[in-house]
Amino acid sequence: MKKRICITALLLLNLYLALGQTDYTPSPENLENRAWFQDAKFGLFIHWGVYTTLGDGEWVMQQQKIKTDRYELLPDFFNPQQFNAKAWVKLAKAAGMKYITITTKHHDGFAMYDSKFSDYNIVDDTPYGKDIFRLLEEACKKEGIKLFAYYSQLDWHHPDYYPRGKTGQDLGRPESGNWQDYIRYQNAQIKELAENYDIAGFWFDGYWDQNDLKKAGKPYEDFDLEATYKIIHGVNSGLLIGNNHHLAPIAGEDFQMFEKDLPGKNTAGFSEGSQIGNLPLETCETINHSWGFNLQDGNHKSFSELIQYLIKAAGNNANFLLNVGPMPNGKIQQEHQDLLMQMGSWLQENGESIYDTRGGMFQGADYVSTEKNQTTYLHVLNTDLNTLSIPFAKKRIKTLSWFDDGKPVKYKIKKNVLTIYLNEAHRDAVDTIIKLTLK
Ligand code: JFZ
Repeated sequence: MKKRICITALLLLNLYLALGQTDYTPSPENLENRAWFQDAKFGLFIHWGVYTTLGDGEWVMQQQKIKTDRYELLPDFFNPQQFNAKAWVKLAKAAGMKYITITTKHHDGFAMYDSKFSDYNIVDDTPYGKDIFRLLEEACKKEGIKLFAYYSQLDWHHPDYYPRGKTGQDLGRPESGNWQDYIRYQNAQIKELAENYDIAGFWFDGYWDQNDLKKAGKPYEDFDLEATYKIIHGVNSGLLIGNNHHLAPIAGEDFQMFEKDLPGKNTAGFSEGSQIGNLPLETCETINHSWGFNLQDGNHKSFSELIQYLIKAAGNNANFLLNVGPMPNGKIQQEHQDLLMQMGSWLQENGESIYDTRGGMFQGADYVSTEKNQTTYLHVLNTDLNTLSIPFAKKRIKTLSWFDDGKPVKYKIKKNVLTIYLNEAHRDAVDTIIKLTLK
C-alpha cells in the first residue's frame, strides 16, 4: 500500500513538473492578461536588426562566419530613414493583429533599444540614433496594440557568453568567458526592458544553444530561467513570459510557443520535447522563408496558406504570430503589406469565428473548429468537398447554419457520423464556415 502511494506521488510529481507548475503562482493580473492573450489570436512578429543591411537573414553573422570586429561595422550602416512606427502599428492593426513581438536583441547581441548596459545598441551605435522600441511602444499605446519583447539569451557578441554551442564559433571571439557575468548582463538588460518600457511580456529564444551542448554530453552552463522569470514578475507580475526552448513549460512561464508548428505537432523538428502543457499557446511562422530580411527570398506564402494557418492555429487553441522582416530602410516589403491587408479584410468579415474563441471539438484533415458562447464555428478548409463527414457521438444539434447568410445547412446524422452537404453556392476557396449549436 505504502509503495503504491509512493508511486502515485511520484507520478503526480512528474505530471506537476511536466506541466511547469513548481513554485510559481501567476497573479490575478497575469491570469487576466493570459485570457486577453488567448482572445487576441493574431500577432505580428518582427525580426529587425543591423543584419538587415546585408539582406541575408538574421543568422548572417553565423552563416557567413563574419568576425566580430567586422560585424561591428554594421551598426554604422544602419540608418532606417523611412522607418515609421505608426505605419507599422497601423499595418498590424489593419491586418487584424492585436499585438506585436519584436526583436529587442537577436543572437548577434545588438540591442534595438536604448540599453544602459551596453553601447552596442541602436541609440549609441548607429547614425539613426533613435530608440525604435520606444517609438513602437508609443505608437502601440495610441493604437491599442500590445507590445512584446523578443530577447535572445544566446549572444554571439558578448565575450562572456561561453561555452558556445553549435553556433558562434569561428567569429573571432575569446575561448573563455565568465558565464555568471554574462547572466548578470542578460538579466540587467531584461530588467531594464521590463522597467523602462510599457510591454505586455517577453518572448525568449536561444536557450536551446546550451541545451544542445548538454544533449551532446559537453560542458554547458545553466541560464537559471526561473531566476530571470522572478526578476521579470518582480517588476510586474502581469507580464507574460514565453520561451522558445522547445521543452515542456518551465515554472514562471505564462504561455507556450511552438516554432513553425501547430501545438503538439513536430513537422519542423523544433518541438521534440514540447508536450502541450496547460498554458495559453502560440505558434509562429514566417511570411516567406526568412525571419530577418532576405533580399533573395521570394517564397512568399499565399493568402490562402496564411489565413488557413491562422484558422488552424485557432482550432488548435493557439495564437498565430506571423513574422515579417522589415528592410534596412525601415519599410516592410510591399508583398508582405499586401498579404497582411488581405488577411485583415478576411478578418473584418469572419473575425467573429476567430477572436475570443477557444479550440473547438472537431478537428480533422479537412477541417477545424473554434468555439465561444456555446457556438461552434466549423471551418471547412477543403473547397473540393461536396460533403463532409465527421465523427459525432451522442450529441443533438439545435442549429446548423451557414456563417455567411445564417440560412440552415442540410445534414444527416447516422451511426455517430455527421454528414454535412456543402452546397456549392456557400463554398469558399479558403474557408467555408458553418455555425453550430447543440441542444
Ligand atoms: C530561432 C532563431 O534562431 C531564429 O533566428 C528566429 O528568431 C526564430 C524565431 O527562432 O530559430 C530557431 C530556434 C531553434 C532551432 C532552430 C531555429 N532549433 O533548435 O533547431
